[in-house]
Amino acid sequence: MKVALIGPPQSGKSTLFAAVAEAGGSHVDLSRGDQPHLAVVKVPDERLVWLSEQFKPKKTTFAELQFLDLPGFDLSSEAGRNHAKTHWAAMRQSDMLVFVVRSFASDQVAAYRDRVEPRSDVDELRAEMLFADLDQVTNRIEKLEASLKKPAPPAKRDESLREMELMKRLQTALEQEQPLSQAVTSEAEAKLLRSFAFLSLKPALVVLNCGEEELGQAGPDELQHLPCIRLSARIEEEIAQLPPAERPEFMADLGIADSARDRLIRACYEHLKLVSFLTVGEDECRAWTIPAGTDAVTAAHEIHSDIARGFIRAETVAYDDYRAAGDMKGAKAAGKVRLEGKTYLVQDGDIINFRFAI
Ligand SMILES: Nc1nc2c(ncn2[C@@H]2O[C@H](COP(=O)(O)OP(=O)(O)O)[C@@H](O)[C@H]2O)c(=O)[nH]1
Ligand SMILES: [Mg+2]
Repeated sequence: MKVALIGPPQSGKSTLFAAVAEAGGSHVDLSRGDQPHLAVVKVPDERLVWLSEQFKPKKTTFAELQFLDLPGFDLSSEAGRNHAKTHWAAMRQSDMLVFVVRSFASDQVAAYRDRVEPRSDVDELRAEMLFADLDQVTNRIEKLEASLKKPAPPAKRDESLREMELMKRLQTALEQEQPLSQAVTSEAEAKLLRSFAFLSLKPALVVLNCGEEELGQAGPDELQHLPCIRLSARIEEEIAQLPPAERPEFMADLGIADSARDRLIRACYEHLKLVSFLTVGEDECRAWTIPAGTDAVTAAHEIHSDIARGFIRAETVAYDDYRAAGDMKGAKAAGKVRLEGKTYLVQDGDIINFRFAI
């Protein structure tokens, strides 16, 4: 799963990207500011940390997300617009978009369009995305119209007519400046539209890159109907560069309760509708990523196809119950360990031991 950081030039995308990537131990080279950068990031998970302390396994494996840092989009000129478009394929191939917009004041950093207006920055980018989607929808409608004029088997014709109806509805929504995420209502429709990779259909959130002095103040949880996280990219980057042991003191000095980096990664994970189930043991403690609503046998397949094929039962305990009981023995004694079948819908934080035979 890939998350793209997008926004106007100089909004703090690369600074945030470095903070997100470096805290996990990756080294990032940002020397080519006009190039996209990609990093694999561990999804912070306190449950896995605690379980690892109990089991002391040889290996602890966190869930992962990919982050993509794209060059800034300067939409104020024709040349800038055209340049931005060269990066749109990368956006389409991403699963989620994070709008990074500037809210910090600085004499040193030139402000995009000579203004610090995060709301307008989000609006401008959003409008451009709606345009791109509208283009695609209009093209598709023209193609469908052409194909409907030709003879075709009735089933094929019905399918085209249904798609036409849907595309017309999307067209109306986009013309009214409504993102497709609001216009597409069912999972079936979303599936049908997947191959178009519409930009305004992707999960999105806003990062408001604040000045240090703003951090203590209350801010909006939403910006232009998108969930909003406030942070200072620069401070997150400073935190990331410290050895982990020194981070809490530095953060306490600044009055920051938790790392915004962790909050951001977890928020992305949640907006992608991903959940983790956990496996434990002396060899490895691990968080496995599955889409919310995955059944037990599909989750088993995530580990190994043999486990899915020979599935007998999923021995399952919720993390909170396990933690309250202290260990597996305690959890069993408290009646918290369940034997679930293939169709059980795995919950976030389930600790699972799959029983299987092949
Ligand atoms: N004062 C301040 N400057 C920042 C902050 N975040 C980024 N900058 C500066 O803004 C400039 C552009 O940042 P960069 O991350 O390269 O922006 P990008 O173009 O969006 O990738 C750099 O000089 C950063 O040091 C911040 O939170 N506060
Ligand atoms: Mg950059």
